[in-house]
Amino acid sequence: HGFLTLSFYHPQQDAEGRTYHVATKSGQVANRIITVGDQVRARRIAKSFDGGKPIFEFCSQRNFLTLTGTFESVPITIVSIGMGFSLVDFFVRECRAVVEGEMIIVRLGSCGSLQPEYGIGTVVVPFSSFGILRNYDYFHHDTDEKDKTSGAIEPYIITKPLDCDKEVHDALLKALKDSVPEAEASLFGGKKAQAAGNVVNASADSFYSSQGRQDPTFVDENSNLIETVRERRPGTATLEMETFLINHLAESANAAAGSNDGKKIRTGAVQMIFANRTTSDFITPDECEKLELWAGKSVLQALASINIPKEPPAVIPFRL
Ligand code: R1P
Ligand code: URA
Repeated sequence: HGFLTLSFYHPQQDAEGRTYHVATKSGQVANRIITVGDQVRARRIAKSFDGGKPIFEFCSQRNFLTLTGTFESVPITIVSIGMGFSLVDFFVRECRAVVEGEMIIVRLGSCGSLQPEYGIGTVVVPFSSFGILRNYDYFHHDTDEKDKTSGAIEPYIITKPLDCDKEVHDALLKALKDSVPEAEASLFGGKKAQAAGNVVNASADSFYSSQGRQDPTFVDENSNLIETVRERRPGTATLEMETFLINHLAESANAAAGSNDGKKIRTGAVQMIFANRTTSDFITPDECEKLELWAGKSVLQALASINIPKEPPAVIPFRL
């Protein structure tokens, strides 16, 4: 691909400035970004762009889909990245490398709910997120059984929480509450959808083991995990797989930026409940579409309402 090999201090970029995996370059990605897990959701949200479609789109060989358009004339990019921490790392670092000025990144994802009052049909806005990470050494064949039984080593690491940006949180919650869809007999048991804010989220590094799902095919030592999470982080409402790492990388970028606001990243998240972990209910395809269209447009609305101080002029039209 003709990639430069000497940029050891910066994500790999080709001679034209395209990053190695997301494969976008300066002028193609806006300062305000919505990141989602799948391409169907990305395209649904893009229907709410001005003109009903993106101005720029590109799907990389690694399946990162970038759609850039405007909402109420404000440039916004939607990036579908897939799932999990490692894809978040590629996405945040490579987008940061091609955007000038402060960035706002909002994750719009699905999640499981640990709180009976948040069932399918609820969309939550977390204010903080912590990580639940599988502790590989605990499972290593050399690890002493005594250390396991004494608790000296634990099967899962529960990190400290990291907050989202308050202004972003509040704008997301307001936009959702202002546009709750009407109840329909065929959706959510005939009940109206609802939005809730100030929620605590946990991002796990597996959909399975570190979200407490039981699977006898593997030794996961997770039968008490949800109970432990509830004890150590009371009020935890949702489980998904990316928000914590986005907050962590934002904190890390902001620490590196020091007083240079143009390198800062602010974060937010909107999480649609697809799995009710109390009742084992799961969302239907029609319910999913309803939530994605509502939540997607609300995130666009919220992002367009937030001012970015000293925002560089938009590079429009976005072109390859
Ligand atoms: C797992 O099914 C995936 O769904 C959630 C989790 O965070 C994980 O990525 O988010 P998305 O629906 O955005 O992918
Ligand atoms: N996404 C997750 O990560 N977990 C769930 O239970 C549902 C969606």
